[in-house]
Amino acid sequence: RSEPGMSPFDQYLDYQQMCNYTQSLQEKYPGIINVSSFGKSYEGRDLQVVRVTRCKNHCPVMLIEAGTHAREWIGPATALYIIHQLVENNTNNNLVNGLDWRIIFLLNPDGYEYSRNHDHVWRKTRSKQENGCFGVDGNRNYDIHWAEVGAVTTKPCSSTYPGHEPFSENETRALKNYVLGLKGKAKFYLSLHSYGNYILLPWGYTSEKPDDIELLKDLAEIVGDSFSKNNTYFIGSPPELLYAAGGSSQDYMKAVLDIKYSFTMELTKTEWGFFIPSTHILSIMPEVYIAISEFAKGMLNT
Ligand code: ING
Ligand code: ZN
Repeated sequence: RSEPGMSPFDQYLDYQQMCNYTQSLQEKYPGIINVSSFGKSYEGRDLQVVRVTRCKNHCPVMLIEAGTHAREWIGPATALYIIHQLVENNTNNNLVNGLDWRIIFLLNPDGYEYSRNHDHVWRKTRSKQENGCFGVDGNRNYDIHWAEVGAVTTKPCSSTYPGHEPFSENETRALKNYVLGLKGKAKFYLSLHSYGNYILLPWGYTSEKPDDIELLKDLAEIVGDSFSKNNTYFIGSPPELLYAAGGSSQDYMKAVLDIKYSFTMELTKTEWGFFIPSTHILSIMPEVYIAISEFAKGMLNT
């Protein structure tokens, strides 16, 4: 264990503990990891991005985001584990030398804390809306076929409320502005969600395909093959495998911000749903790290 008395991977940390953990890693390995704030949540929490790299110049940016949805706790836990592995695990140095990782381990800290402390099944942000309702679905709030499908603007209490306008939320706006600041360097985006064991491809809003879908699918298949036999991941677009939805981050990153390789992963099989006992976390994350290493190798080789 890196920190006595603090073992981030066999329990679900609160946001402060997560920030303390990334801070402690930065103090231990200042040459490889840098933690910074890229905005504030609705309730005023710092939104953190963790940069991990030993790149000298011009490495592709690997952008990973987790915790858009408050109740999907395994995503932020896994994102922290990826940070831990990249920083502490020396066998995969090429992933850190040749790539510029930016990991937003918890995009919706307000919702996450609300899910921990008040309502476990909470999904959205915590901003005040009409009719005494709270929160917007972060994965319906991007300006890409916004509110056209999979969300309605007339139901602010709905768990998939897309907001009264695109980018109504601090959190999604901050992420967009952060990526704009990367000026075309980002080549890969992965949004971590749960659950169902899916690697989701663009588009989320339509069953039409992007022109370069074969490249994305080939990579997703390599990643899918890296999982063990009893842990099959299903590959396809949201409309093919789940349902269609406009305003998602993966679609916005690809169509508007020009991040070629843009995916969503739904971590873990359906057996536990959103509430995976903390005793299982450690058996889940290593395979996801290997899978993400396969994404990363793909980016190194293109
Ligand atoms: N699933 C995603 C959701 O936002 C998704 C599925 C991803 C739909 C990308 C469209 C685009 O509904 C969960 N579990 O949140
Ligand atoms: Zn989700």
